[in-house]
Amino acid sequence: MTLRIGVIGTGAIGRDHARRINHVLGGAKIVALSDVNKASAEAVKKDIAPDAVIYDTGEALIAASDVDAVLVTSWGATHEQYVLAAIAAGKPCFCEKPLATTAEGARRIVDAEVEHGKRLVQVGFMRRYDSGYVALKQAVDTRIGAPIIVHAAHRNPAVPEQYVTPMAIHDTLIHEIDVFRWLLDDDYISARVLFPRSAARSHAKLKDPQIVILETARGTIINVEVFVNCHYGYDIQCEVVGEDGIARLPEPMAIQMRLGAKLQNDILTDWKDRFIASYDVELQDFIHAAAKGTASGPTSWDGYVAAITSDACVTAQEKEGQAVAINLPTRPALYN
Ligand code: NAI
Ligand code: NAD
Ligand code: ISE
Repeated sequence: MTLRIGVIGTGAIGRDHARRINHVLGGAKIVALSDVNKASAEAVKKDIAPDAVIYDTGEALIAASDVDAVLVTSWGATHEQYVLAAIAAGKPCFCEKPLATTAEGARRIVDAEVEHGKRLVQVGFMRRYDSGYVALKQAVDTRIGAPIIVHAAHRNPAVPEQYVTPMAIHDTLIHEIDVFRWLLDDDYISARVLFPRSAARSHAKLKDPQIVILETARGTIINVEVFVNCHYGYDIQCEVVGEDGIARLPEPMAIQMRLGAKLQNDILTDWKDRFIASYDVELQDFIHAAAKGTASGPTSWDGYVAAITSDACVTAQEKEGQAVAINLPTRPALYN
């Protein structure tokens, strides 16, 4: 069976996911596209999915009888309405992070899926599929003893003027928020944020870099530097200090060169390249599960917990230096 997929939001990542579905992965085909900017959907049809039908709205795409499953890759603030519509239609849905821009919105999705009685939603937390993080998790689970401290960094070379201080949490740190829950098999109890002086390359509405400190229920302390104007590259770092040893996330493969009297490796500059293989694996997983009418991978519950945690981190930005408590509701049985 070929799974017939519709994509809502054909910008940077919607286009890239459409490309991997039609040209890289097996078992699925893009049959429908929708974007508020119709020219963007038309360009993806022309370049990647010539047989796709373009719909005026995401709702019309979800309702189309030949669409079996939906990818939501529009701007974060629009995700909730499309995911709820997909659940109401009983169609599997892959939603890019964030699942919703508020915890209340993510809760509405959890409640709708629980009422439906079966998983339909996968959230685009692709790091869980990254071979480096998978190897790191194995070391944390079996080699280095109980984890005590995590040192991490999420660095982007530059961001546009529209990127403001809370986006360092909602848009960027959200990947660490999800992946460390999974890596440590633990939940957060508090968040703190510290601001060093802002880098000269930042702008008036963005405090950059920031340091976020998360504490888990088992007492692990995680410190993450988020630096989105670091200039030199796209760089994701993570080191876990355990009772018996230390495990570090591997660097992406790069040719080592002896050149110009220097020993050197190139550093990537684009998130699309850094996690290219993980996006492939996460979407192949989505295709397999959706062909059976369900979903696997990161759940709506994971998206909801990430939203609660990111709201607490934004409050912690506003109360610089103070710990903000994170309280999670009881997890519904569907997600156990
Ligand atoms: P983008 O701005 O390049 O693309 C978004 C597209 O959605 C645009 O073409 C826009 O016209 C369209 N759009 C917006 N509202 C819409 C609506 N209501 N209906 C239909 N189309 C709509 O943004 P980008 O970078 O592709 O990000 C999209 C989503 O993907 C975001 O949620 C972002 O957080 C997520 N993302 C995830 C990444 C990851 O590593 N997992 C990396 C980059 C983005
Ligand atoms: P983008 O701005 O390049 O693309 C967004 C597209 O969505 C645009 O084409 C826009 O016109 C369209 N759009 C917006 N609202 C829409 C709506 N209501 N209906 C239909 N189309 C709509 O953004 P992007 O960088 O592709 O990011 C999109 C999403 O992907 C965001 O949620 C972002 O957080 C996420 N993202 C995830 C990763 C990741 O590593 N997982 C990386 C980048 C982006
Ligand atoms: C972007 O939306 C992503 O998800 C990238 O992975 C992240 O590094 C970047 O900061 C976000 O803006």
